[in-house]
Order: sequence, then C-alpha cells, then structure tokens
Amino acid sequence: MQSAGESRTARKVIITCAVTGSIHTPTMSPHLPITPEEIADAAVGAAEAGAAIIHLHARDPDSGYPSAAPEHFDAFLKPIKARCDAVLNISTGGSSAMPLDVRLAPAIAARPEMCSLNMGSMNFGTFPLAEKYSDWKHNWEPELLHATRDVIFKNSFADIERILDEIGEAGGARFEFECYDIGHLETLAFYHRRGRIAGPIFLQFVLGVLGGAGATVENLVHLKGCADRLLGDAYSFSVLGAGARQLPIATAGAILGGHVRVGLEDSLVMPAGGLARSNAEQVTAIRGIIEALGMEAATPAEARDMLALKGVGEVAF
Ligand code: KMH
Ligand code: ZN
Repeated sequence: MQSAGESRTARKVIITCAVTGSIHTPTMSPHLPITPEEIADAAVGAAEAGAAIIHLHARDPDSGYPSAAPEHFDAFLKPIKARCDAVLNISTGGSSAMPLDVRLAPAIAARPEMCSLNMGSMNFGTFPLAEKYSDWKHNWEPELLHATRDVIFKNSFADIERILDEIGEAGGARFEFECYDIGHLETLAFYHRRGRIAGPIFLQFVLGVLGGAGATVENLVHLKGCADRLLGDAYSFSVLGAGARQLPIATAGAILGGHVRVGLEDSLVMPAGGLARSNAEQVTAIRGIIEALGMEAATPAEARDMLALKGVGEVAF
C-alpha cells in the first residue's frame, strides 16, 4: 500500500477535444464554432485548457453547413498550428451525407499526424434532435437532420482499406479508430491480425449515437472487455459519450484506464445543465475530474510519444 508522502507517477490521460463536428447545427447553440476564426479560437482555447488532441471538421463559413472542402480546412489549420502545439486530427468521417472522396480530400491534402477512421457502416440518426427546435436559423438544418432517417454512414471494408492505404500508409497519419459497437472491434482486430494496422492502436469508443451502442457504463465495460480479448496490449482506448452523458461516460473511461474525448461536436451541454459556453469549458471540467482522480492531462508531446505520431514537422500545412 502506498504510504503518505511516498511519491507516485500520475497516469497521463490524453484529452481530445472535438470542437465543432457535423452533427449539431447553428440554431442549437450560439457557442458552436462555425467560421475559421471561431474554429481556430475554439481549438486554441481547448489546447490551453489541457486538450492534447484537437479533432477537426470544417463548416461553410456563411451557412454553417458541414464542409469537407480543403479550402475551409486550410483557413484554420495553419492558424491553429501557429498558436498551439496540439495534435491536429482531421476527420475522415465528415458527415454521413458526404461521399467518401469528399470526406477524404482535406486529410489527403493536409497529411496530418492523425485522422479519424470509422470502423463500420451504420445508421447514424440525428433526426430526434430536430424535435427540440422550431425556429431554425437556416432551412438546411432540419432537412439535414431529417435526412438521417434514410442515410447509411458508409464505411465499408473497401472504404476502410482505402483510408488505411491512402491516409495511413501513403500519408503517414495514425488513426483515432472510432468504434460504435462490437462489430467495429472485430473489424479493427481483423485488420490488426492481417498486419494492416500496426500498434499502438488508439481506439475511440463512441457511445450514444442512435444506431450504435448507448452511452452507458455497462456498455463501456462490455466493449472494453471485448477489446481486451481481441487486441490484448496492442491498444489504448479513449471514450466519448454523445449528448448529455458526455462527462459521466468520459469519467468512467478515465477510471477504467482510458483517455477521454469532449467537445461541442459530441455534446452542447454541461452536466449540471445549460449550454457549454465553449469547448474549453468542457476540457476544463474533464481535466478537473481527471486531476481529482489522481491522474494528469497528457501534454501534446506526451500524446505524440504514446501514439507514435510522425510529428508536427511532417504535416503539409
Ligand atoms: N461525431 C462523432 C460521433 C468522425 O469525425 O470521423 C463521430 C465522429 C466521426 O467523430
Ligand atoms: Zn468527428
């Protein structure tokens, strides 16, 4: 047993902050970053609050519509890189409505250190969000949400292999492997067994998306048990809970030995109620919990080391 005064090394927890995403729409929160300046400020604020990784999507600056146009990414990638040393992780998920070529264009152009990789096709229902609002800022918002009743978020085996080849092998990026259910873990393990995915694997458990596993501690414990059996010590994991259970589920992830993801992409609110006023507010909250549990937020340099990233000198922005 550790005695009083005995020194110990705190476990380092990587905080990822996903600052805007493609699920939430401008009507839902005035704090959702839309323009390149807002996205850059949100990213830098999150990094200053303790996020080591910033997960990035872009938006059309005029309408707020989710965008994967390389020029919309260009408008904030360099400015963020100039202002902080966080790892910049470019989404390859884009939005479920985008074809794969469109989704991959910004990551192919920017050659980032890290990208998301969604490990299976699925329903990705955001249409229940539309029931909460009536006075929309833009007509596209309810249309996009309702369209998810009949859209498959397509991530076929061929799509996954293309991302592994073009963005991993050729571009030098490593991945945030987004797994929403048990089948996605089986697919990840399949490619690991085949030698297509080298360790260290960074697995993101995505809980709470309609169409995937719900945001419960029971689901997280079960999924982690499956991942342990399938991947052994080849992986570390992070946890995101979509919606109001973001912080409790991230806390459970930290307690179970994992890393955490927060940000307005995944939840617009704070656990005590009310809108989060910034991404940094959510980072500060989870960082406080991590520190209260005797752990520490990993720095970007520590995250780069843990995840074997190629380094910021190797990106194309
Ligand atoms: N918005 C998350 C639930 C991606 O960017 O590749 C899923 C996500 C997908 O982060
Ligand atoms: Zn994302």
